Amino acid sequence: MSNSPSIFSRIIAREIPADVVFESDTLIAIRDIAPKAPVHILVVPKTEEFSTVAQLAAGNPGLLAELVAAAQQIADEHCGGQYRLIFNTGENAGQTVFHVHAHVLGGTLTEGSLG
Ligand code: DGP
Repeated sequence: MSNSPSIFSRIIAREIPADVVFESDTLIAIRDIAPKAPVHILVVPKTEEFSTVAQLAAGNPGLLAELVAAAQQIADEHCGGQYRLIFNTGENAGQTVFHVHAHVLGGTLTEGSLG
């Protein structure tokens, strides 16, 4: 884990602007800066102690369940409840931010839209 705050922690602290679509005591959801689908929203735990979904599941399964429920609620509001929920794990899988986050992808998806 890095010692400096992640990009998402800086967004949570309002040091960097973002289009926030949902926020609770434990989670924030923002529109992805480089959308890969008509609806592309990131759901991010406010804690940055977990880098990957497996670490989150092992360390705080209740928070993972909250994240999934928030993703469903966001998808209900933004894309009729139909969506892909993606967690990239590792650089070779395209993970660039090592502060766990889920991608909610919705709208009409095309081949290759996952980037
Ligand atoms: P991943 O590749 O799974 O680590 O996803 C990181 C995502 O975060 C990527 O789709 C781009 C997005 N992202 C990176 N920096 C920013 C930012 O400053 N603002 C927003 N809204 N999204 C960002």
